Amino acid sequence: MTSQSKKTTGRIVFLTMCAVVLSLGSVGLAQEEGERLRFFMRGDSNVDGAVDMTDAIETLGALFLGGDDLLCEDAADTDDNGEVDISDAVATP
Ligand SMILES: [Ca+2]
Ligand SMILES: [Ca+2]
Repeated sequence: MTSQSKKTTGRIVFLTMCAVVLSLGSVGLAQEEGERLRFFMRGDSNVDGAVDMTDAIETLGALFLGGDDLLCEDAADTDDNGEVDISDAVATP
């Protein structure tokens, strides 16, 4: 396989992954400055791979109890409005 065909295959794989991610709706891509692009699950504020009550508790703790900083603010932004607030904890399924 030539390097050009490897690049083309890589682009096709990347675009396919993006299409899958966008079609799922609750999964996104995040990138902090100087970081590699990574996947996150919306609502999974404690980044354990599942969305449950502990994520709401994690978000509330970070907001009101001076808990640890959120590992991924995009994941904690459950309603995807660009801000992390109490409504995200309430919206966590
Ligand atoms: Ca979680
Ligand atoms: Ca929000």
